[in-house]
Amino acid sequence: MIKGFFTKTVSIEEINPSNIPKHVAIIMDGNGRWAKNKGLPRIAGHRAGMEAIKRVVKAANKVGVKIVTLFAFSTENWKRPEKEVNFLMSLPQEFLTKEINELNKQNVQVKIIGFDQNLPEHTLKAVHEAEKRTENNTGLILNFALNYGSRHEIVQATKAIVRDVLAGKITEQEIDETIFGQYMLTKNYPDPDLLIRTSGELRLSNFLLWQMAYTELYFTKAYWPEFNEQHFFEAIYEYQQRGRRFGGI
Ligand code: V07
Repeated sequence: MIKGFFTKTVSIEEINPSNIPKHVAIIMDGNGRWAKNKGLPRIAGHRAGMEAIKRVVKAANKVGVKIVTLFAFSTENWKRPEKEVNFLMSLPQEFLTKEINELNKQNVQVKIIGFDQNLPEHTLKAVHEAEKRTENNTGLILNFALNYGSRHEIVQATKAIVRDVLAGKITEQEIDETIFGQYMLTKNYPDPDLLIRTSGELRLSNFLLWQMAYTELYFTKAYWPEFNEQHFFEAIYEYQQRGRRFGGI
């Protein structure tokens, strides 16, 4: 057992149905490494990563998680080779074409957070269509962070607040954590209760920094394309073993 990493086989019966995290955020790391280990191109890893998303949607529905936010593409990912970036930008369309019927069957609402700038037109079109075609569903919110960076989000919120103060819409005195949160891309969602990061890296990598002030962090060595229902249940079980105090005692 490696310190900091939790290893136990968890069956669904061991999960306490009255303490399910409402919102689970996930950093889907290790697609490239998984592919390399198998002698496959990186893009094969990304494609296999889409299968893991489908497993997580099913597992989240089974235990009653309400929101899953996935870090699909960061504002830093533009530094990757152009060919890989282009491939990643085609994945929303591929996911939509292949999965829309199943998502509707499972009552899943697809949502996007991120910045439209730099995203190709065909990608924007695909994500807006995914949102549109699932907007009448009432079940799990599957929230993709696409061209998302937390510091950029905070700067953007600050600028919008300054504009509203200068326009006389709010006063400086009114600004508090609740108001600030309303200028964030996550204004419609509660903060994540649990963060899962795969592939053994122990960082937040500019993901939901404001929102994760009190989030429980869970790290697994599994590569994202390997991530399955069992891993998801383990993360929830581990979450339930922790005592959350939000700074109190
Ligand atoms: C991406 C597949 C999963 C592994 C991690 C990175 C690669 C699904 C989407 C997606 C996004 C928006 C949407 C529907 C689907 C996606 C990107 C990368 C950029 F409305 N998977 N996936 N987008 N990967």
